[in-house]
Amino acid sequence: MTNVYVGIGSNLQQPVHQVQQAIQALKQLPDTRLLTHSRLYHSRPLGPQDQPDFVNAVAAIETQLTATALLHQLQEIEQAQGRVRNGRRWGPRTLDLDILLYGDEIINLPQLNVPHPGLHQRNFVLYPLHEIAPDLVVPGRGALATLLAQCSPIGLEPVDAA
Ligand code: ROI
Repeated sequence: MTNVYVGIGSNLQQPVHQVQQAIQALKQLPDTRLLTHSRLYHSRPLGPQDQPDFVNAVAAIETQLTATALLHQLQEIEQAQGRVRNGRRWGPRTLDLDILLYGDEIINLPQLNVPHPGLHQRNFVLYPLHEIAPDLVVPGRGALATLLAQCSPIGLEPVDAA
């Protein structure tokens, strides 16, 4: 069994619903258990600004799947929720599921890099991750709490903030 953190993002087709549906889909994965998930956050887009705000969250799962088998399962969830690859780099998307951390492994394959290359500087990953795993150490990057302290929360708001 390996503990894995999955980043979830959407900025099209009712993003809150997309993220909630993705969390439900993670519960259905073979040989996998959903442990917990963060709150949902609205976040300003990283990349081109002429696209809607994102909704982001992070889920913790425990799985017997290999990293590549899990990647394929996540891609199937993306497809099932109508993801269309529109070709635009850093453009809008219906659903994005990223393997952020796979145990304490460092994985560099053509189709998969873990820890996720942007993880250590993206507030929409670090804050929800810290919410569910405050003591985490990111392989090759150090303590999550230290990364968080160096990352501005500007543009990030919990979905239900009054
Ligand atoms: N920006 C935010 N705020 N959240 C994301 O999940 C996200 N995902 C992306 C790009 C387009 C880089 N920007 C993002 O893939």
